[in-house]
Amino acid sequence: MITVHHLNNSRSQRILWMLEELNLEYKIIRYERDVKTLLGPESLRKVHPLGKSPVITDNGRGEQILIAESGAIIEYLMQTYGKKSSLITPETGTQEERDYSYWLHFSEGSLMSPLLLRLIFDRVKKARVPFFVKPIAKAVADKVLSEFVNPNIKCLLDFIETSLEGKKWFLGDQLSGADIQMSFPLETSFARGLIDDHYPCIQSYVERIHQQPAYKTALKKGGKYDYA
Ligand SMILES: N[C@@H](CCC(=O)N[C@@H](CS)C(=O)NCC(=O)O)C(=O)O
Repeated sequence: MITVHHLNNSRSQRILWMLEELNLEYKIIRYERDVKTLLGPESLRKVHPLGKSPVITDNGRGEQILIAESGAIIEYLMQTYGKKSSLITPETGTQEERDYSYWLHFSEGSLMSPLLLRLIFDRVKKARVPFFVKPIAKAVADKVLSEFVNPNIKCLLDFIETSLEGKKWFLGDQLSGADIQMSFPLETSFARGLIDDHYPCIQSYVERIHQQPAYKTALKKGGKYDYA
């Protein structure tokens, strides 16, 4: 049986989607973010030292396997259970496999960092600090955002938009684990108003994700998720 250590409003929602696409049975253990800090609870550290979600365990093959990192989880699920599914299993050594690997890594490796920086510096601007610090904190945050973070995000989104032109999914007509991995940063970007009318391909891509029956089932099972 596969168990998902699932934090509300988080990247682990996409693992539930993946499991639904693969038609697998699984159990969800739920964790709630702290309302103020948004951090996960201490109990997640008992699952994995970093205390992050998602983490899965799988004892389906006789031994207890634990996997953290959503990209690694998606790769594991695909390799172990994906062959007969409707998701693409790219042939080794093909361009399709290189594209699959690229988008699988791009999601956390390139796209999430500036999105996270944006979130952090937006919070710095709103932070409760002594009144004489506030204008300085705001000025520093605005400078980092305008000179580094926002241009980076624009460049990444422009690139994604071009890459999705004329395509249903990142690899073409068929859904893959790479799409599932890309869903979280694109959904959160959408929800935060970053995907405006300059990005029609990303807009319809995110809408398409939300129409997937397996996605909808995962959403029902996962509980509160603000990005769908
Ligand atoms: N690169 C990791 C990131 C994991 C991660 O940061 N998860 C967030 C949820 S979206 C988390 O657990 N946050 C709670 C915390 O940091 O306390 C992955 O993709 O699995």
